[in-house]
Parts: sequence; C-alpha cells; structure tokens
Amino acid sequence: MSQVLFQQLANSLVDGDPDATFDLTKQALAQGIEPLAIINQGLVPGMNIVGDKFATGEYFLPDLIIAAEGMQRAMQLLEPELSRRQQELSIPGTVVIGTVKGDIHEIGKSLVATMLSANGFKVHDLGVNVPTDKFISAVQDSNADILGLSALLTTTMVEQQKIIQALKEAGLRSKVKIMVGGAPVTRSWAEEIEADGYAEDAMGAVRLAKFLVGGTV
Ligand code: B1M
Repeated sequence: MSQVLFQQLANSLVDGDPDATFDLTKQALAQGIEPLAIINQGLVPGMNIVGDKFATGEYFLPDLIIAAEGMQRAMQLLEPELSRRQQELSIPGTVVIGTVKGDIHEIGKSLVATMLSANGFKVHDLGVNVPTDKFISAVQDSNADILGLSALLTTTMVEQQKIIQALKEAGLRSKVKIMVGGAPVTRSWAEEIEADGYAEDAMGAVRLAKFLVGGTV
C-alpha cells in the first residue's frame, strides 16, 4: 500500500505537479507513514529521476524548479513532524550549517538541519550561497561545536576546502569539527580537504554529529 503511495509521490515530482506532491504527502502522513520513509522512499527517488532527466537533456531548468517547489511544499508538512519526533532533551552540541558560496541548493541542507534539531542539536542555519567570512563569524559568535558544509555542485565543492583553509588562517580550525556532504561529495574528498567527517544523508549526518561531539554513533 505504502509502495503505491511512494511511487505516486515520486511521479508527482517527475510530472511537475506540486499540488499533487503536497496532497500525497498529507495523505501519507494521515496513513501514519513515517516522515523519513516518505522522504527517502518517495520524494528523494523522484528528485533523482528529475536530476537524471536533466543530466540527459530531457528536462530543462524550469523542470528542476517546479520539482523543487513540490519537494519544498512537502517538506513544509514533514519538517514539523520530524521535529515532533525529537527524542533527546539535552543539547548534544551546537551546529552552524549552510550551503557554500555559489550554490543555491537548499533542500538537502535544510533536511540535514531539521534532522539535527530534531535530535536535540542547537542549529544555526545560514541558508544558501553563504560566503566564507559568514561561516567564520558564525562559528566564532555561536561557539559552535560543528560546522556543516553542504555542496551540490562539483564546481562548488572546492569552497569547502577554502573554508577549512580560512578557518586554519583564523586560528579556529582546532576549535570546531567540520562535516561535509552533498551529492558530489565523497569520503575521499572529505579526507583530502581534512574535514572531520562525511555523511551521505541526513540520518548519517546525525550519527556523525553525535560521534563528533563525543557521544555514541
Ligand atoms: Co540543481 N543540480 N542545478 N537545481 N539539482 C543537481 C545537483 C544536478 C546533480 C542535476 C543533474 O545534472 N543531474 C546538477 C549538478 C551536477 C554536478 O555539478 N555534479 C545540478 C545542476 C547542474 C544545477 C545548475 C548548474 C543548473 C543550471 O543552472 N544549468 C543550477 C545551479 C544553481 C546554483 O546552485 N548556483 C541548479 C539549480 C537547481 C534549482 C535551483 C533549480 C533546484 C534547487 C532548488 C532548491 O534547493 N531550492 C535544483 C535541484 C532541485 C536539483 C536536483 C534535481 C535535486 C536536488 C535535491 O534537492 N535533492 C539535483 C539532482 C539530484 O540530486 N539527483 C540537482 C533532494 C535532497 C533531499 O537531496 O540535496 O542530495 P540532496 O541532500 C542529501 C544528501 O546529499 C545529503 O543529505 C541530504 C538528505 O539526504 N547532504 C548532506 C546534503 N548536504 C549535506 C550536508 C552534510 C551531510 C549530508 O553535512 C554538512
């Protein structure tokens, strides 16, 4: 039963029908389906199909934009539900997160931010297209334990490296753990730029953040 709904959700993104995405998400929640399952088994596969069609030239930029609108409307319903499931009451740590300069991809970064707050972290979300100096001052001002850097483009991944370099130059590198992620980012890239960790998805980011602040994974 849920499989049919997941397929319909994916199709609504591929067909560029944000109203249907919104209604189907509502329907899935009403049926008691877990928000993370709705995201991982319905919405993300749909976005991946849209991305593949864009890569092969079958879809154009407006198709990406309308699919993103559907995903964001679904997230408006899902984010409060994810937060309501918060299990931990003590604050494990403070996280500054954002998408790097030149990159306006928001959905994955916001999902990571939501999951971190749902797991008790205090999160400062700086948004998208964030310049290096803004990351540095936010780390300083909030006394962050973790800096999370999201990049969705191969051309913007290099900003993660520049930010780490800038933190070193500001004498702040040893004061904050850095985690990186985003579709083109890999574990070996994280090692190359001397980040403290890489996570493939939002739940992985929560596990990594807990590990980085000295808790259990
Ligand atoms: Co863009 N785009 N896009 N796009 N877009 C991709 C990323 C692309 C792979 C599509 C493709 O060609 N197949 C491609 C990048 C190719 C590359 O460089 N490797 C691409 C391109 C080329 C572009 C433009 C250059 C297109 C153009 O203008 N010609 C342009 C760039 C704009 C810019 O940033 N300067 C562009 C624009 C856009 C839109 C604005 C239209 C829109 C974004 C709207 C928005 O966010 N408000 C958009 C979209 C929607 C996509 C796809 C289709 C979907 C992205 C998404 O939201 N996925 C994407 C194709 C794809 O990913 N399959 C694509 C769902 C989301 C839940 O997953 O973001 O991967 P994701 O996040 C995951 C993980 O990556 C991880 O956890 C998240 C949750 O599981 N994660 C982290 C993310 N950040 C993390 C941080 C962490 C840890 C884990 O720690 C800190």
